[in-house]
Amino acid sequence: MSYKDKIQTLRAAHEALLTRPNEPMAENGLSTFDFRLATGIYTKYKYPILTAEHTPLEWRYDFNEKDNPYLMQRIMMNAVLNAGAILFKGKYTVVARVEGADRKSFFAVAQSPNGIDNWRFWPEPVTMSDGNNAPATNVYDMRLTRHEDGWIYGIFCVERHDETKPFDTSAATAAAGIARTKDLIHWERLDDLKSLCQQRNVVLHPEFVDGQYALYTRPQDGFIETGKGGGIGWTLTPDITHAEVRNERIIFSRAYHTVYEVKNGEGPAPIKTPKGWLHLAHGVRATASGLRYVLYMYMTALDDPTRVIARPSGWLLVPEGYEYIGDVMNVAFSNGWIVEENKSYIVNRSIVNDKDTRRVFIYYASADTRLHVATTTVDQLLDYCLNTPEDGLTTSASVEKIKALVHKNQMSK
Ligand code: M1P
Repeated sequence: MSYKDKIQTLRAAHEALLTRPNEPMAENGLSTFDFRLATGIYTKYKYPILTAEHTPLEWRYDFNEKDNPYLMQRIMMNAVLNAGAILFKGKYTVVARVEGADRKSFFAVAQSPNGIDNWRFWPEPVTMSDGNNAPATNVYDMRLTRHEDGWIYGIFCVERHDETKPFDTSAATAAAGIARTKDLIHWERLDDLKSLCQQRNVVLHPEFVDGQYALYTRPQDGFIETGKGGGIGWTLTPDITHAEVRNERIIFSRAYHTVYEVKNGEGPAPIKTPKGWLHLAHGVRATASGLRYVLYMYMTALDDPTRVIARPSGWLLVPEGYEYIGDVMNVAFSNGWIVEENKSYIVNRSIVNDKDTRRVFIYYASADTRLHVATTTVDQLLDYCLNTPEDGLTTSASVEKIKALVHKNQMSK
């Protein structure tokens, strides 16, 4: 096969992958082999939406025959995972974490016409300057917030070597990097969030609260362990260009024998609904085979995003089937979701209908390896949050909940 033909074959295979239609798992009844019965809460899809294989060929191959006679990959990609998400100029858009074979993560924009398939990366990865901050070794997990101040903000984890431990090549620190943009191409890097402890999973609330920028935080004692950091925190800061954690307080605590016993962290920025703010988060527990990361939800009051009003028990979404397997086993993680606009539904920023049928696209990664979508509606998520019983924190409380449901079903026969 000639060099030209080899390139053509490669391009055709890549194009076939990018344009492959995605298929919903059965909504009622059995899903694809090895997946659970449908939950009724959301629909998962057969194929991941973005993988290392989806990255542009130009990022990986030198197409000059003289310089690359074997048509080898010169720069290999390892994974596409944890993505911030936003509806941008009518297109479903993610700012994904792409990880190269060299373990460095970077951000890259990809778009789809329908949020489910035909995802395509923009030609070049995002250039993220360090601004006035110390140079970062690694950046990842951007949360996107379209703020009412008119900017799109990206808050992400900035990892640096811990210089207090010069001989420990694994010692790292985590801080929250902040950047803003209008076009997802040019990013203005602001000062990192000033905090007395390390921070990861920091998210900007989309509205001002008491005239200030509001941040969900996740204080942690070390790079991995949250230690005394009790869960998802909250802080207000007057100036986002020099953001600082002051009077941080925990709004969603970790708790013994829950799915968020070891750690938790806010996912994407919350969705506003007439009944309150919908929050998606991840919870971590320890098992004999390592940490297990699952997604869970909670709701806070419309007039006070820090007051928890619904706390459905357990997980919403877990890795299933092949989703378990990858670089970091048993991980489901999300930092992006998109809620469709429904113009008839929201008039002058107030809600006019009873049912919120806006579709929600949950972008989640499995095993720190690939990115997926699950679709649902705001109404379904509200129903889930408001009607799933809370965790009673003991076996007997769980049994009583099941018995109450059994009796209810017997009564309605
Ligand atoms: O490996 C699982 C996840 O671990 C971290 O999340 P957390 O800070 O809650 O432990 C992050 O590094 C995340 O990127 C990763 O998916």
